[in-house]
Amino acid sequence: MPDYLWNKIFLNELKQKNMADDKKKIYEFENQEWLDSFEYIINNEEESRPQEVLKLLKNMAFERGVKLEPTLSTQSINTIPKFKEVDYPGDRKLERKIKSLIRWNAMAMVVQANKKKEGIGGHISTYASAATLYEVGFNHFFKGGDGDSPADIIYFQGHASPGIYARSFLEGRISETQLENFRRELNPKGGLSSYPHPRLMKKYWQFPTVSMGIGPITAIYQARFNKYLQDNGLLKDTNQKVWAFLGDGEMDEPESMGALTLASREELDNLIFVINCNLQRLDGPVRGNGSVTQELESAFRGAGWNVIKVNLGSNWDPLLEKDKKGLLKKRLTEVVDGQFQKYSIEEGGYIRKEFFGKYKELKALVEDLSDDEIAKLRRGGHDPLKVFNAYKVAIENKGTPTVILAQTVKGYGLGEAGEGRNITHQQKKLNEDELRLFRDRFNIPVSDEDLKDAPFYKPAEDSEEIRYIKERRKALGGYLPKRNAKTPDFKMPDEEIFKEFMKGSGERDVATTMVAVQLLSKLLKDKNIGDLIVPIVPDESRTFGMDSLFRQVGIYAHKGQLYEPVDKESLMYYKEAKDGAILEEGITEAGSMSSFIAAGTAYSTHQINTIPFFIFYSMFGFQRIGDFIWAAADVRAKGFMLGGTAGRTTLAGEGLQHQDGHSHVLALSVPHVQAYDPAFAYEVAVIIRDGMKRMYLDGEDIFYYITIMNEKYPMPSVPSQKGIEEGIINGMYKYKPTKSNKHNVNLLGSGSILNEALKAAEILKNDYDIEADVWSVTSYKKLYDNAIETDRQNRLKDQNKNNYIQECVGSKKGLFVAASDYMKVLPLSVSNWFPQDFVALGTDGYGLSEHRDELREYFEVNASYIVWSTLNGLKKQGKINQDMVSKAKKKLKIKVNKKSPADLA
Ligand SMILES: Cc1ncc(C[n+]2csc(CCOP(=O)(O)OP(=O)(O)O)c2C)c(N)n1
Ligand SMILES: [Mg+2]
Repeated sequence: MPDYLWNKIFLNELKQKNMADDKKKIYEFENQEWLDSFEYIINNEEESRPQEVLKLLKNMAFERGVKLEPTLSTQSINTIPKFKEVDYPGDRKLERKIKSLIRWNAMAMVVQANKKKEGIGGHISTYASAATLYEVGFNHFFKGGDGDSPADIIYFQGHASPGIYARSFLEGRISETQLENFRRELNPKGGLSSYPHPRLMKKYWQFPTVSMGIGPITAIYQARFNKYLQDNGLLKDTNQKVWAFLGDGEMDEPESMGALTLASREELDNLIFVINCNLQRLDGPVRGNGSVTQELESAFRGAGWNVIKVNLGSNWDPLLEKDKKGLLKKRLTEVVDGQFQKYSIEEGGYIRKEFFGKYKELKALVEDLSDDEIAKLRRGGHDPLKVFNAYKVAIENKGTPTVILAQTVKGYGLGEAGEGRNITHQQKKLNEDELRLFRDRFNIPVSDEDLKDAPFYKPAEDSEEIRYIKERRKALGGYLPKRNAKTPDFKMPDEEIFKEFMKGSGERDVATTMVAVQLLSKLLKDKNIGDLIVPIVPDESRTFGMDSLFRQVGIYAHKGQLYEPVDKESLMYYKEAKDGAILEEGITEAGSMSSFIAAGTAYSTHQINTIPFFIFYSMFGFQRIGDFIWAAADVRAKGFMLGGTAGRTTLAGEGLQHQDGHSHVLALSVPHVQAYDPAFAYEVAVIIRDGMKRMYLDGEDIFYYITIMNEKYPMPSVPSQKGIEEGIINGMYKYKPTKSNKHNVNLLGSGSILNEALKAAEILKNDYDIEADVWSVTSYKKLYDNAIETDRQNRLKDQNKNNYIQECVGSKKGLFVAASDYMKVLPLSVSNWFPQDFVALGTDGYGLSEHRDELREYFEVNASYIVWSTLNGLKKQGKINQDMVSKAKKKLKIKVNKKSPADLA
């Protein structure tokens, strides 16, 4: 009979003997009895049994109304117990030597850079704390992609870049000159960018990470997109992992934690977060009065992740083993991070007194340890064995994503210069004494004389260190980071698809949103590219009339459809499918944009030309997720962003929050965005066809922003004049020329406001006998980009070439009245290049809830105001008389004392 059964009998005896008043004793006995019986199960029964029993108890407690403490966090010790660890497979001594050299060179890069140029910046302490986390990965886990299996996808923590460069230096991929020119990218001999920027180092960095929060969420969606590709038969399942190295402070960003449940819901076991919990951010502790690892453990576990805490290094193991009463675990769990940080800078005596001294028996536990040994009790993230075991469990885990919470010390190894100090994040300079300490601590072979220059050190090519590095990387499939900058082959879609839109819609009223969705639907059926199109939408499919695509291509769901949808009988039912094409992301523009980035970079990451079409309310694009769009440009994403129901007066009724009159202004700020505001179906078709050609056939790393509207009107066929398509692409073309434009009057319209310009031209002709050419301006950004570059060339080369605007309108003076559904600054951004006079009409101010006609009157962008502005302009030029203007004012009902729409005070 097992002991615990004997105990049970004994316990009953105790109770029977009426010793109930000796409660403490009985409870102690009872507790032990429960523990013993549970231990018996753990030791003697199947692996699933302990879980089963706990579940039974939990259910019983729940049913009987017993209050349970939330149990999402465990004690502050390592998740993987010592007895479950495997041995370290590498050469620990050699790996430490290599790691030390990388630490040194990473530090030296920053120190040298700041010596040469005061204030050039850089970070030493982030990598100093993360070196082991990276080195264990580089030596044993990160797949390099040469050979059969693809490279792992790795998001390097931005501020750790010096360490990543320093490793590449030892690998022979980065020269000493480049290291010398860290943060000096314009140096003719070559330099290195501060952080991971594929836009700046396109063969090296894959993912931009330094805007905190972008790395974690884009990594999640990247892992999900990999599954999407697999489920859609576009990618083989090769056990390729997505690793994201993140800061504990970085987890404060809402984007960092905002998509955690998506990762577990989608069972992303290809995803591993490694959070470097050095307990500090920029100003000081991340959670001085709490515990960041405990907090993150609860949050991640609550979100369904596999959580592995790596708090303690191996030299804690004997203490934990001796800790029969659990006092050490208790103490480790109760100490707050601010205090832990203090231990990282204090001597052993202080830790003995303050940490272990809290409980008498705990103090006794370290009696045999010297103060020095106590000070050297390591954090788990600095122990290769612990880190190796965590990574091993992570890559073998099935069904859930994994997060590794590794405790480290910020600025590890910097000593007084910044180890664990609050100033450490900003530390960029080390004096000679500090360099000496660093050198001695890590045994760097740099002489005393050279020390002050913080020289780089690289062992000879045939040294055991370099040979080891190379051998390990070779075994794992080559060097990282590495970005594949090649353009995969591409076949354009059937030309007939676009031709159809050139014909116009006849009498039928159509909105450009409908056009875009129709075009998308046809492209999805195309034999060349249909499988590559990825429609992405944040819960707005019905708004944009995309529900017709549900049935056609299905909504992607890894689990298929486990239920009978309520609308199964209808033609456009909500069809979820494992091989569905649509990414219906729910209400998350940040998540959708992350999917856009994953799909838009698959040409590089997987050599698959997926073409994302991300459709969203235009207000929630550049305004809400501007930094993601910036990241998309940095990462060289391709694809189409469609800003739906755009325009401050075109989107009726929706009011201040939805009516977008500035996304095109914001788009001006992102160099690689091709922003268009088309009015007609054929314009949309021409732009999208050209986009496919430029991005996927010609291999340009750009992406498109096209606003589409929900105002319906008959779509004309493409005009017969020559050069219309080039005009659309270049930003403007004469849509309606006149025979005799006596005063050289030109009306410029964009998007659905082009119709107002056309109406205005009619009124001018019929009521005032004034002819006006009407231009469709499809892209002010294109005009602006072209004009500033032409000016620049003219200035530099002392020449006088015309820009595209000048080619279109010549130099003849006249009148140009430009109206759009966006702020006046948009046309004004190019007004300089038009022969004067130039008048801009636009929608400055907030939107408000009204219908189109009233909104256009309110913002002064309707036909009446275009006519009025034209007459007013011509009068100023002396071309028409006051009488005509006065009559017009009455007829057009111009309110002279109208309040400015930009002023709602
Ligand atoms: C969105 C954003 N806000 C602010 C910063 C400035 N910043 C750079 S590093 C840093 C602290 C980072 O702390 P943590 O994430 O803990 O990284 P550690 O260096 O400690 O590993 C801050 C605030 C940034 N890069 N991105
Ligand atoms: Mg930190």
